[in-house]
Amino acid sequence: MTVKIFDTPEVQDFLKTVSGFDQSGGDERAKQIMHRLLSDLYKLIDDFDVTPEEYWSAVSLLNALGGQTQFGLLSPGLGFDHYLDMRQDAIDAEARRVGGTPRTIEGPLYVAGAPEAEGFARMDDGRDTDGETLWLTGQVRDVDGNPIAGARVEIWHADSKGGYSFFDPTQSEYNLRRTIVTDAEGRYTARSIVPSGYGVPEGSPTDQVLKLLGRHGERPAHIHYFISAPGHQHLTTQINLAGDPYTFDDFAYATREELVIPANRIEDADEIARRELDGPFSEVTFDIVLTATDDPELQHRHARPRAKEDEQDKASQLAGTAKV
Ligand code: MBD
Ligand code: FE
Repeated sequence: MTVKIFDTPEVQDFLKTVSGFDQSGGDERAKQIMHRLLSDLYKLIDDFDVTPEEYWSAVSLLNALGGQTQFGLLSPGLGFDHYLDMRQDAIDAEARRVGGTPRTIEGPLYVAGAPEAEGFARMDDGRDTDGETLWLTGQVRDVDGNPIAGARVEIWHADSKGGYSFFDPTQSEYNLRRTIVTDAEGRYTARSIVPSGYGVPEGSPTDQVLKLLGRHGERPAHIHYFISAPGHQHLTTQINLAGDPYTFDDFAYATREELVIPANRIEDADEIARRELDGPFSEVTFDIVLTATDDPELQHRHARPRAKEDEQDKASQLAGTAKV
């Protein structure tokens, strides 16, 4: 087929009309962005001779994604979350906010309001007996190496089956989710369990898209962090446990070399006794360096719909999350 109509005045005028260019109301930036988006899609339909069957199957897939609030899950799979990080890295480099621990994506499975503790928290409820004990510790410092006392270290991760509390209703409330405030030496310590990797639900709309691309939906075992302290830039990051088959094959593209951390297996009886455990455990040390900033906006996480983030706005809470 050789039909090409995109460049005709009729189509070009139609795009302006559809984008509200002849209307006085609405939002100017929204109009500009919609015009570009629609133009790119109209052109794609023309260039690839997209058939009505293909178009309507795409509409159906989008409806399925929305119905299961999975745009927040497909988004990292299509690299948007990592792309936003790459842009933020470039913005930080230009502003010379450098030398800190690298950021990496938040993901769709954060839940606001986890219990807070000073210095130490136990994160697991003791019910996941398949999960080996994890001793997770580190120091928060500034770029000159000074410890930051009173920093807020928020940690969340999956259980031994790769499931996250709240999204997995079989887990107890806030299981594997805590905020730990660093002690006088800037240290935080958590007792938890070693997480497993996460896999996109089999047969879900997100899985269907990935399969079309010949890709998998697996993430390596990882642990999410938000770290903040007055006078410093808020950091969203994760560590990936070394040695997982997906450490360097993450469907969400969150792996960064500096964030791959080995878990040390400790079998020494004295060490086990010192931590009041009854068997071998894994220890992970993750120190965090925050860059300085006076800009109050940069000291907090950016706005995004998050589960339980804003009790006033329940309807949109889950918009950035995923039913999994
Ligand atoms: C996760 O646990 C996650 O961190 C991301 C980015 C996507 C899906 C599940
Ligand atoms: Fe995750």
